[in-house]
Order: sequence, then C-alpha cells, then structure tokens
Amino acid sequence: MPRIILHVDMDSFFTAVEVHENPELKGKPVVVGADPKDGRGRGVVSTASYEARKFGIKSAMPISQAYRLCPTAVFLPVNMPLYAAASEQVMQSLRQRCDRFQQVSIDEAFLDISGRAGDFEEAKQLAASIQKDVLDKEKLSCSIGIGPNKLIAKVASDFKKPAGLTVVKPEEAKAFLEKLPVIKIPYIGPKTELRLKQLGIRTAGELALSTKEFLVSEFGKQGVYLHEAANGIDEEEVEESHEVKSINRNMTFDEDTTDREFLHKAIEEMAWEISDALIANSLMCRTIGIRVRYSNFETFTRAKTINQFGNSREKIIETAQQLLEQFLNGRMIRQLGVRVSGLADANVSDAKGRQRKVEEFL
Ligand code: TTP
Ligand code: MG
Repeated sequence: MPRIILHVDMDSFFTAVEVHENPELKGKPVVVGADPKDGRGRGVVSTASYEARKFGIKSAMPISQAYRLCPTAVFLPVNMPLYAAASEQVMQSLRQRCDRFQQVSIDEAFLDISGRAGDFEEAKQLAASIQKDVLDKEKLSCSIGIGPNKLIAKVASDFKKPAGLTVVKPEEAKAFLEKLPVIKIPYIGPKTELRLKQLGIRTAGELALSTKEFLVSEFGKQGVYLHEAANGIDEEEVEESHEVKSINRNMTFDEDTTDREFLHKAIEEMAWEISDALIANSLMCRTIGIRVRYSNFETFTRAKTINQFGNSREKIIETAQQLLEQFLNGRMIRQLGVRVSGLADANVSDAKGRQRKVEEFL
C-alpha cells in the first residue's frame, strides 16, 4: 500500500516563539543567539526571523556578522526552556493527527497519515487543517511537505517557507527532485556538495543519472544513500520516538582562557540552563559530559555516567567541573560545552503509586 507521509517544520521557530511571547516584536527583524555586544560578540546566530533574513542573517552565522548586517535588529538570548515548552505543545497536538509519529528535532516531526487520508488530495486537506490548528492554538506557523516517503516529505516541507504546503505525489517525485541543487537533499552538507560539484554534479537530477557503482567508488557507503536519495527512494518507516536524546549548552568566550574559576562559573551557568530544560521537559539524566575546544580548535569530549538519574544542577556542576580538571593544563580554551544524555521521564511513581516529579526528590 502506498504510504502518505507528512513532514512538519516550524517556521523560524525560536524567534516565532519569542514573537508570540512578546507581540511587540511582530514584523521586526529578530535574531536569537549569542550576545552581539555591539558587534564584538562571539558565538553564533541560532535563528533569525524572516524579516531579519532579508538582511542576509541566518542560522550558524557569527553573531558579529549578523550585527553588521542589521545593527537595529532585536537580538535575544537563547531561552531554551521556553522553546522546549512550546515544542511540547505543538508536538502533542501533531501526535493526535496521525497513526505514527516521529519527532526528529525540537521543531520538526514526521506523521504517517496513510490510514487517515485516502489519497494525496485528502492528505492536503488534512495538512491544511493541521496548519490552521497549530496557528489557532499555538499561534505559530509551520510548513508542511507531503510525499510518499520521509525523504520526499522532508524536502517538500522546505520547498516553500514560511507557511508552505507542498504536495509531491509518487509519480511526481522524480521530477520534483530533479531540478533541486544537491544541497537540498537531507544529509548532503557543504563538503559532499563540493565533491559532487568537482564531479560535475550540481542537481539531484544529475546525481540520479550517476550509477550506484560510480557513487560507491567515489563516496563509499554514502554512495548508496546518494543514489537512492537522488532517485527519491526511502524505505524508512516513521518510528515512534518520544525521547529527546540529549540537551547541551555551549559557550564561546570573549577571550580564550585558562582561568579555572572563570570556567567553573561558565559550567555553573550552563548547568542552570540545562537543569531548567530538564525540568521543563520532565526529564532526568544519567550521563553528564563536557566538550572543550582549545584556541587552535582542537576539540575533546568527556562524559561520565552516574548510578542515579537526576536533574540536580549541583550534580551536573560537580561532575562537569571534575571532568574539566584534566583539560586545565595551561592551554587556552576557546569554547566550553556541557551535555547531558541518558535521559528518562521524570514522572516516576512512588511506593504508593502516586506520580511525583523527580525534582521533588532532589
Ligand atoms: P530550523 O528548522 O532549521 O530553522 P527555523 O525553524 O529557525 O527556520 P525555518 O525552518 O523556517 O527555516 O531549526 C529549528 C530551530 O533550531 C531554530 O529555530 C533554532 C535552532 N537552530 C540552531 O540553534 N542553530 C542552527 O544552526 C539551526 C539550523 C537551528
Ligand atoms: Mg524550522
């Protein structure tokens, strides 16, 4: 039976949530990310509102560059617990609209609606009603792609943004992909794009014309994926998964440092945010890790798994600070990150079967 898959992706998610919180921001260029510090700030843009994108500002761009492009934009720090809460609301309502649901990031999900829509026309109506629902209830806009598999649906949701609704029927899939630049195919990043360009391949159509054997000889195992993706083939099922795999925070310092006290403070700050995010998502963690980047960009990660699940910021701080010790060797540190993983639901029952939140225990 042919499948009908939806991919929902929220439009400029972090800034959209900020605008919803503070309607005065509506229509203004808004940038969520590191502090621009009048153009001297380090760190990057998390996301930019569509108004800010008109100035050329985009995700992952250095915040200093974003500031140069539009110094009058509203620059806001990342407020993860706020976005996590909004995400949870949206995901809960999406989950109701399909038989199989897979959240893939804070702002995107796959919905298998094969059992709910008889054909792609009905699927389009269902998608439009989902968009209206999210807009009415959460006051947030999203784009939806509909396709015969996850790959096509994902590419389609990105085809028209914001508030786009793109339907690609099975028989249209090949023609739909054909004209797109290879970078639009999921998992093809700038590196693969460049290597393909050197082989004279710029579009998915050109990629589809290359034989699997040739692509495997050039790219190894990835060649198989490239060949299938370019031909619109993707057998992967929409897999139920509720869990967020990890939560992390990173700080890029204004000046590289070796200062233990300063780095300990940075860990404390990040641990506060992480434990807030854990609590906001009713989660606890068991593994705590750090990521250290020295001034030459050499990067190391270390993690420790503890016996008990928890969301206590003291435990996160203590563990992260211990892990940092071996990296305090006089080398200048440029960036430091804290990451928690091994996550589990914090809603646990006590001996009498009552539901209690874990933060009450800690
Ligand atoms: P995206 O869905 O890639 O971007 P977006 O929702 O901001 O904009 P759109 O989908 O309309 O193009 O990412 C979702 C959120 O993830 C985004 O709002 C902020 C965060 N994010 C980062 O923090 N850094 C990044 O480099 C990217 C791409 C996203
Ligand atoms: Mg998005």
